Amino acid sequence: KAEGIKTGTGTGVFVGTVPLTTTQSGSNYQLKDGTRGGQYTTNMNHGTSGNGTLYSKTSDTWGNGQASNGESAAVDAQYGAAATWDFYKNTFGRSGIRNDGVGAFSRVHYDTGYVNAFWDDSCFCMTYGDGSGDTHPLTELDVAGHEMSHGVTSATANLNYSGESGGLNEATSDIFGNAVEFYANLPKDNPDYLVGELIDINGNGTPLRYMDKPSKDGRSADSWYSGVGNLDVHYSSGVANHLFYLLAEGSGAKVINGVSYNSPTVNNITVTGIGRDKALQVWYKALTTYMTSTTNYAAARTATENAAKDLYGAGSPEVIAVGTAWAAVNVGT
Ligand code: ASN
Ligand code: ZN
Repeated sequence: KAEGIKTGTGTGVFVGTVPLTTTQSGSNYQLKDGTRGGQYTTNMNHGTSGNGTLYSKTSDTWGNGQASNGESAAVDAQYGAAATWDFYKNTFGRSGIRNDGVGAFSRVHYDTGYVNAFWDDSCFCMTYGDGSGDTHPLTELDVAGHEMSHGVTSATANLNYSGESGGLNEATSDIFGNAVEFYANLPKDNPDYLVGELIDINGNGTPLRYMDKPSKDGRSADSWYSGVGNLDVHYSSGVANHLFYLLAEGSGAKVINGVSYNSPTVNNITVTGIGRDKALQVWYKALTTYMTSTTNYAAARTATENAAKDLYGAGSPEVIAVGTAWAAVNVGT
């Protein structure tokens, strides 16, 4: 039979049962998506070098939802790449991570007991570990979106991965990673402003990060102070994660999709949110038009205000909300 685009079915550890766009090659089906830049997923089989082996077999049904079935994490990864592709395409008109129509590939089962996932520009690929005891793969959708968004940042503002620009780089990945989760809106992965809430990376049911009040993780910054850039980039990101939450949803208590949030502000400033969709457009335009490798928090405020002006007009309620939200995380101009 000729090679062709097919629709298979996968059951991932976190995504549940989903359709997957696959490729038929002879009598085999491959985890390769001919409709989204050729994105595919490979098995590292616990190795740490090379590009792994493309998932390929004679049936087009993948995984069973258990991490012990190695295909399940591959389903999450392949679906995560597809959802991230669709999010960028349908939200911003961006065609792939570099906006060149080329898909990234994903590698699963990297190393043994590896508790991380990462993007690598040099292979233009995503990599996922299986977590502690090889039982909690790092393949949740918001993490997939987070990591691939590092590729988008790298192809655009290219924010240096240290100091305040590093915090902005990390926050950009948390913002868009969670946006992918909202975009997919899967019944088994309730969209929220928490990062990695299903992975149980801490072993006590807590997420990796909280956007409404970043300090809930015990380390992240809720607001700017001189020296915030000395924190690890995954904690200095708190300032911008918090800014984004406030801009989208507003300050104070709120329940979204059954999850309770309570977002504090500096000086008890009241922020009225402009909604997720507009907040995303502001952040994306700022990232792709105004931010550079050395943008710090003060410059990020200017960048997002300029982006909001372009999108909604000078003096618009959206521009005013951007300024108020930054003031609420102690970032002036
Ligand atoms: N998972 C980590 C992250 O994307 C990997 C890293 O340290 N860059 O932030
Ligand atoms: Zn990151």
